[in-house]
Amino acid sequence: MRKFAYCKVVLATSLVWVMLDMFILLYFSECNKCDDKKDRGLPGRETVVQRPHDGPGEMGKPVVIAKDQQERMKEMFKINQFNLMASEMIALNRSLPDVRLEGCKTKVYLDDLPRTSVVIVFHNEAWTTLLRTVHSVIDRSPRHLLEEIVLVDDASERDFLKRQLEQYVQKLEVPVRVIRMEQRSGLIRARLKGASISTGQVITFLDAHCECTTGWLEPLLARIKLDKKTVVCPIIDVISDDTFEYMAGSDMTYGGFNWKLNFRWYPVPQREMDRRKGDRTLPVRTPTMAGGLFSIDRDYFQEIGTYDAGMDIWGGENLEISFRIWQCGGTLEIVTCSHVGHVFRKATPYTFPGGTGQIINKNNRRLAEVWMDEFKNFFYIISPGVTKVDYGEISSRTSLRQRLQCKPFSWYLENVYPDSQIPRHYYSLGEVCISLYLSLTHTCGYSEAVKCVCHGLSPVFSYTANKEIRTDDLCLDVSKLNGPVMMLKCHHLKGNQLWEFDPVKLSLVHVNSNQCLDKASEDDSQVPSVRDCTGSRSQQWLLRNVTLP
Ligand code: UD2
Ligand code: MN
Repeated sequence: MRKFAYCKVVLATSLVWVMLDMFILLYFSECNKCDDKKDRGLPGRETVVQRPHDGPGEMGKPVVIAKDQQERMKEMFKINQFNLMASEMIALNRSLPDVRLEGCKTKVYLDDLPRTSVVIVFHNEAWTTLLRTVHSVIDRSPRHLLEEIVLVDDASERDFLKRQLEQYVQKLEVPVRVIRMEQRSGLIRARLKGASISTGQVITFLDAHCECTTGWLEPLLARIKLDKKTVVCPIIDVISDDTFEYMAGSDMTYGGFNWKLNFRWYPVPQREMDRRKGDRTLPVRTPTMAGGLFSIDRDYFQEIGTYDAGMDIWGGENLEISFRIWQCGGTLEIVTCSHVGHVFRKATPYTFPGGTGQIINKNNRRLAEVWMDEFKNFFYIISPGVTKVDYGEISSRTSLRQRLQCKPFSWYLENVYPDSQIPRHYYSLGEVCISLYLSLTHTCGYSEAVKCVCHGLSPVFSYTANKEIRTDDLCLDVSKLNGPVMMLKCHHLKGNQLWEFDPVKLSLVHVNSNQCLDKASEDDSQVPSVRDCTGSRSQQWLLRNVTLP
């Protein structure tokens, strides 16, 4: 009898639980559809409870939007320049695949790694992407390694990022602090503020639309424990801005930059594979970082001069800290066992007070003036007008460079980034590097000549010590006898991109074919080609500022 009563209680309790579960499920799936009552980007759920295993976006799968929702989806896309509707359908604690190399999954790390504060700056971020970043940090970091999360609001104008955010994060099991910039300051000064109030021995910066995966933190902290002058980045996986699909990033690319000082991914060169004896689970030494996701020892961050607080809003700070780390005695790595996803966008969603170009040029000029020595000319020559931009006072940064006795940029190119798009050694860099040698009888006017030679591409070339004729990451290339010249990705293998300049004959000999660069082409198009060398006027070239050894 007693036993029977007991059973009834158990039965009733489980029934209540099942009903509660069903209610939660129903409530939330309902709520995904009824987003009208939400301020855009608002929470779909108050706290994270149950997550259906086959819910939208689980295991990093792409979200499919129903046909009749697509108009609305497009409207919502404009708010953050990513698919906000998809993001709102995905649980704030969605599951992700373990994308690590097999060799990473079995690595064991010390227990007494330094603790980290995670600093996330944001301006008008969507609720779901911001909170998904926070939840992924909490869920996938060993609790004893996570000191706190610091959210720095860079003067957002959205209501839900005010009190509602503060209340939400109070309920989380890790201390999360929200601090506010008094006025729009840009990500650089916002990060400085976040770093200054944080307390962990390590500072980890993340963008506000990231997702950390299993085991992301330990390998980063382990490198810093080994050497506090090592600054580390995870592999940045791609979260699709269209579908929020999670796609593993490659461990075979690393950070570089081009003449315009844009950060770019390039293949990890053979020398770096050799240095690691082919073990892809070992960290890659990278010339630059993308900027948003990295960990650094707090004292070392101070020691090397944090960030250039004279930089505004966005841009330039990633190359600045990269050059500074390397030139001033540190090491910058991509830790291939650590994966963090990031929503890469095609356009920026926010305003740049003063104009996008103006701000980025200013930041880049500060970077070039302080760190790049004479190599800044590659930037200036390819970005006309940039030298007119006012870049403010830089004396505190140049004296920092002196105080730390940082090495010259040529050292960086030689030792850290020999495969750089900026050649360490070059014979010529000119406004118009190859211009036709014009005789009085020549019909082709100066500007016309430039056009014919450059084939509509940038008229700025450098003739490098490797005997490439290049503009940025493109090299003058010919692939067949009498063929036209093309601008192709430089491959550093000489081959069809090897040119010998003869300063007496003024000829440019394409070594592979033993033919000469000729203004004329077979089909009378404006594209120059290679022809048998005749010494004719149409094969005489002038290199600007040429200094041959
Ligand atoms: C990349 C970096 C980014 C930064 C930038 C260059 C990655 C994945 N991202 O661009 O971290 O280094 O290059 O500067 O490497 N934000 C503010 N205030 C502003 C503008 C932006 O707080 O005035 C926040 C923004 O909400 C975001 C972060 O700064 O959390 C980075 O901005 P982004 O996502 O627009 O930059 P992204 O990823 O295009
Ligand atoms: Mn970002």
